Amino acid sequence: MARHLIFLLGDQLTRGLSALRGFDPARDVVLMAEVAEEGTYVPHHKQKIAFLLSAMRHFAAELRAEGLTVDYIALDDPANTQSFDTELDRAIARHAPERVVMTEPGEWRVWEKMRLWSTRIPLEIREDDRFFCSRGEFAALDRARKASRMEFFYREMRRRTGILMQGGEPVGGQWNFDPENRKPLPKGMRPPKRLRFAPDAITQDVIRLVQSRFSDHFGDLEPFGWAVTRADALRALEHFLTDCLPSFGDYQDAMQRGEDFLFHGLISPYLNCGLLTAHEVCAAAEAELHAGRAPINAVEGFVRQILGWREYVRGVYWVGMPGYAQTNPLNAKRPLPAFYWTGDTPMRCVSECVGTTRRHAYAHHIQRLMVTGNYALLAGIDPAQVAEWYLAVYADAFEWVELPNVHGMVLHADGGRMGSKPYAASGAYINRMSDYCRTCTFDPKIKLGKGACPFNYLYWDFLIRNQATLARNPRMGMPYKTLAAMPQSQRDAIRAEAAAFLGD
Ligand code: FAD
Ligand code: DLZ
Ligand code: SF4
Repeated sequence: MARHLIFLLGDQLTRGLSALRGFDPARDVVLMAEVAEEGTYVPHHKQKIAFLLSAMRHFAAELRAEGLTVDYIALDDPANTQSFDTELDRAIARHAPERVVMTEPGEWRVWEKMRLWSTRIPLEIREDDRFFCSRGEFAALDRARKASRMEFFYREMRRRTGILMQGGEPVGGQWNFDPENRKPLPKGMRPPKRLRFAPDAITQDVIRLVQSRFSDHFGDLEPFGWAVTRADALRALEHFLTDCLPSFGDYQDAMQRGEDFLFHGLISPYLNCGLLTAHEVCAAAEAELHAGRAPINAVEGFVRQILGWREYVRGVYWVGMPGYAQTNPLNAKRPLPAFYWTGDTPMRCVSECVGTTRRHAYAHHIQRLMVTGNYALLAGIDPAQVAEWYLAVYADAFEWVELPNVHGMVLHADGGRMGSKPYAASGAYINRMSDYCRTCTFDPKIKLGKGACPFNYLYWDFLIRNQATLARNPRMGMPYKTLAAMPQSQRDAIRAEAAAFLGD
């Protein structure tokens, strides 16, 4: 008979996790379960499943090496019932614990399961204090209207944590260095070769397992180069800090064919499954600034993503769920095009971003936002289908972080909670920030007719279609002024060309 059964989920691979505190090796047992249900509730990218299962196995091995008892259920264990509900039941029958201890989960879906479990077993749910801002603190800030916009929230977090602060003022004299962070990659500049990790025997086993069980899922399984242990994730962080952080700010928004990673961190899968913590990553970046090894625009830009955006989207998710996922004010209902899975489209930018996603279960922020996201917004694709795609295809995707980015930031389907205006853009933006257009069959400078970039007429079609909702938005004044000056014949031509392209 055990005292505590500590049920650890696949995104809770942190030694300091609240559920592991006070662990008594003589009386407590850790439960970890690989279950098909978690791999298939959306069809996750094969590399994402392999990454998580391998990281779980390595974490379990480290706990055991420390002397903790870990009851680990492998996916191919013949007795595995393949769901959290039934695996927890079986483990309770094996260990007869006085209570089950867990850290709050990342996703509403699992939170609902846990609330059900707590009606039939003694279940202690501890706060997930790997975040700077707890769910309760965010809700309080929201009530006090200090979280209505990310920028207010971020400044409040800087003040509360003292990160990048000096004498109550922001280091460098500004809160935000964004205007310096919008450079395309200069011709001939080669980003550093990225540190990837060769699969060890455990990862190779998992790769074989994923190949046999999830072969119909999207994405390349190999080459597999993600870190699956904390030690390697720390190496990946160190490599980013030394080789990439100094240029991170300048080229944060750039996109380049053949350069899948540029100067980005490649750390979101590690942060989100717990191999790295947000606190240590922000502290390490700040130390680079103080040591004079990275400039303020890079360090502030990077810290804002984690202390600002990452914390903000989590807060928005938990304050808004479950209703947050249901809204659709722009009435978008087109099905997700097949090319999101195949990359088979003459739009070079889209095929490049889907290709990166297929190869690595990764694409950087601007690819997700301004290419695949922008297309989904302009074409009016059903928000639920878009959200499911993003949740499936990225190794870092868990609903708490994916949904506000997709439903809110990209699709404006939350009515403006995440962003005061939609990030709609024509081909000119993609052309400025990337080299994709150079090898595209379309021309970003042609607005309509033969060779016109679809993003150009889809952009205006989007504004015309949603005029009743968006024209009221003061931040949309400029484009709607331009639209008002457009002859009706041009509007009609835009609508007709968009309809023909979208197959209406
Ligand atoms: P870097 O560019 O190096 O940034 C550093 C870190 O900042 C990231 O690791 C991440 O932890 C954090 N970060 C940056 N932007 C955001 C953001 N908008 N929201 C939350 N954290 C952020 N990020 C996820 O972790 N999971 C997702 O499922 C996810 N889905 C997204 C969907 C869309 C449509 C968009 C536009 C963005 C999404 N993001 C998501 C945010 C961002 O694209 C990724 O965090 C980033 O690309 C991860 O790569 P990186 O580690 O190289 O990031
Ligand atoms: C994403 C994922 C996958 C693919 N598989 C598992 C698994 O087999 N076992 C597990 O504990 N967790 C897995 N996860 C992560 C969970 O989906 C995640 O922990 C919950 O959704 C809570 O955020
Ligand atoms: Fe994309 Fe248009 Fe440029 Fe082609 S021309 S790559 S479709 S933005």
